[in-house]
Amino acid sequence: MSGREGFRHLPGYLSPARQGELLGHLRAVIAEAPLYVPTMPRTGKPFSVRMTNCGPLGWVSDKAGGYRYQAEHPGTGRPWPAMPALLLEVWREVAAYPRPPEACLVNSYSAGAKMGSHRDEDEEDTRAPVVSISLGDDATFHVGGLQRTSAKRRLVLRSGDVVVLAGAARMAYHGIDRIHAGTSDLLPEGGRLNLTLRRVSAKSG
Ligand code: MD3
Ligand code: FE
Repeated sequence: MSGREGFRHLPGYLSPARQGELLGHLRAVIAEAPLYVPTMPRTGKPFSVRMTNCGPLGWVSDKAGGYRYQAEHPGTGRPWPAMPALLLEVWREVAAYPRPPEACLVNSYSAGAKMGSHRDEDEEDTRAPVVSISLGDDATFHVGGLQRTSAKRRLVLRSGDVVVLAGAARMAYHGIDRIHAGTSDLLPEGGRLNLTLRRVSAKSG
């Protein structure tokens, strides 16, 4: 089966003004819930991407506990900051799903960072779409099919782009191959921020 069905790329969906507004909210989220370096289950190998979350639940990973969703920041022990209203608004506009997102994972890529091919399968509600928002430098992204060996398509995700993953695409293998340093002026420090909005539980909320 192909991962094409249900894959929607909306280039430049967020205007520069909305990107700037969103960045301001993210600065506040990061001040309250600092970016941290997750580690791989069992091996403890560090990710090259730093992460934090906002919303009722956040995705975390560490050597002892593995991949999971939890309500608290693993470093501070405090609840994740609330999801900015702008993110709930973008979800309402593009997700075509009756319930609001429960988790917003914030991935921070510096110039050398990447994310290996994987599937998002830690959510109970896999009928809900995943909505991704890119800010900052361009990234080469790949999306394949339901098997690791399926043919991959590559495309560049730019600041303000939104990707909606529904249907078959929701369970497709995907990853970030590289960041193109210096391609955006949005982040003075350079690099890329990616936000993924997700439903986690099948009921409630
Ligand atoms: C295709 N993030 O956090 S977002 C992740 O740019 C993740 O940080 C990448 O993969 C990033 O899990 C890619 C676009 C995306 C998100 C979820 C998908 C593409 C997807 C789920 C299925 C297929
Ligand atoms: Fe993913």
